[in-house]
Amino acid sequence: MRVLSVVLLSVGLMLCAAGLVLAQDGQSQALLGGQTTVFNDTPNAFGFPAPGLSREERLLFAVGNSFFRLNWVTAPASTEARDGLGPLFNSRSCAGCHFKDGRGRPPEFDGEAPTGYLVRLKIPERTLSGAYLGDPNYGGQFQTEALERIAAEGDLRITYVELPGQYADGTPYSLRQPVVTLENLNYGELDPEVTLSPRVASQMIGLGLLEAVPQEMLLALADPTDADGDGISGRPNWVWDLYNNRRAMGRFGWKANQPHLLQQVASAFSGDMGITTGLLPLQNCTAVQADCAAAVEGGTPEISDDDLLKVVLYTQTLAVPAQRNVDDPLVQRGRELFAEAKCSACHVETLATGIHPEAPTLSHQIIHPYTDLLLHDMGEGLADGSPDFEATGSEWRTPPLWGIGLIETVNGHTNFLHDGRARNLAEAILWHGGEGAASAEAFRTMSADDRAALLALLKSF
Ligand code: HEC
Ligand code: HEC
Ligand SMILES: [Ca+2]
Ligand SMILES: [Ca+2]
Ligand SMILES: [Ca+2]
Repeated sequence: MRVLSVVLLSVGLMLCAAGLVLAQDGQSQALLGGQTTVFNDTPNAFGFPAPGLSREERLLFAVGNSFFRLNWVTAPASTEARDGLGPLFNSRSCAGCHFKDGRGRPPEFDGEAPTGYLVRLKIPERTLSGAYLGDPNYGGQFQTEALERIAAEGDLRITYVELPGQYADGTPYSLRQPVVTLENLNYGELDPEVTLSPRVASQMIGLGLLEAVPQEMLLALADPTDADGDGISGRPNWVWDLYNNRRAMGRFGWKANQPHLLQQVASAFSGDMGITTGLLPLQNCTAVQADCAAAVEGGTPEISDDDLLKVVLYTQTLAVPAQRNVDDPLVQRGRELFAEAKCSACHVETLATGIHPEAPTLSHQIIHPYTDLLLHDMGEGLADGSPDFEATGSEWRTPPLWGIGLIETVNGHTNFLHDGRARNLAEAILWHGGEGAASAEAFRTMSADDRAALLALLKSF
């Protein structure tokens, strides 16, 4: 077996590109992150560095980790490396939303402060780079927190409409459709054409591996005109790469609107915490937010390039935990159903990484992320009506399923999908519409035993 996996590693790239993934035994399948997989299923499962990092990289990882976890403070402060919070922000730290490097969820009751949940704002007007403009008064993101003596943008309110349904065997279920409104607006009216895109914070594992999958391998999975007639298309999002100043394929975020982790992390510092970076040097204030613009800054930029890169390395190298219960017959039956119900058409089991220049240990790995990183039209039910570069209001990036079975252990909830509306994995599947409708219907019409098997597979990821 060892010899086979060596062969697989060396020719894996070619095999995967040709779609000829060899049947592997359970052990190598369980290595969701290839040789960089960790074996841990505790509440800390998402917090480990990828095995194989050099001593120096582990040190950078540790510093990146502390910047990710610690609260930023108002400028000026004696803790100069961590001042410059806000003036407008959603959270004081990355970990405030990505708690234990995991998943956020929507507020559960009126007045609960959001943790790992935010709303993006767009108006139907584009810049030359293809980005949609944010609201003229509130910008591209709605910040519900602010420094003392500065008004936050307002409050979020979420209510739900229950949509009852039934499995083919008569078992009832109910899906909750969120209705999001922005209230107590402190900076005037919202643009009449503004669209809201609520999103939860995703788990942080395996992101460097996804960054290192060669673009050609992903483009080979796209079928924009559904030439093969299976009802599933899939296309890349083309976004603007601010660092290299060019169009690039998007990979990160629920609509694949960020091309690489450097830009994703810099955008998080800017939009989520009000921290400027070399890449995004302006404070996140709109023209009507004079107090915001006048506030004391925490340096230019507020996080140095050096420290920013440590946080980027941290997000690149958080390891993927191994799959569990691979040999359980229920899980094995679930795997057959995952293929039969065409889940695997979008949640692609096997990809391979090319070279990752910043974290070489991530290079040349056979990985099982269960994503194609492409956009799919998921129908009206999931649509937010808010376009993002090439993504329409009903298109979403296939999210990776690795780690999905550990979110309950790590984060203490089972909220799934882009806005956390699904209260468990079954609801997440039942919401699939558009290109995913046939899969949802296959699940709805399964026997109770088969549904349990498919869910057991998901819980093993
Ligand atoms: C206010 C909550 C919040 C804070 C604070 C926050 N994030 Fe996020 N994060 C999110 C949300 C929501 C998404 C999904 C974004 C999207 O789809 O546009 C996300 C996505 C990401 C992703 C991409 C994950 C993927 O699978 O594509 C990375 C990487 C990330 N955040 C890193 C960070 C870092 C680093 C920080 C601190 C500098 C941070 N985040 C702070 C909410 C937050
Ligand atoms: C047409 C492509 C497609 C097919 C087919 C598909 N999915 Fe998905 N899946 C997606 C997309 C896109 C999302 C994200 C939708 C959203 O958040 O609004 C998603 C979300 C999910 C989620 C929630 C993930 C998370 O991180 O919250 C689960 C679980 C899931 N799918 C399982 C399945 C299963 C099981 C099947 C087969 C029965 C399936 N999917 C078929 C594209 C697909
Ligand atoms: Ca600031
Ligand atoms: Ca704003
Ligand atoms: Ca197709």
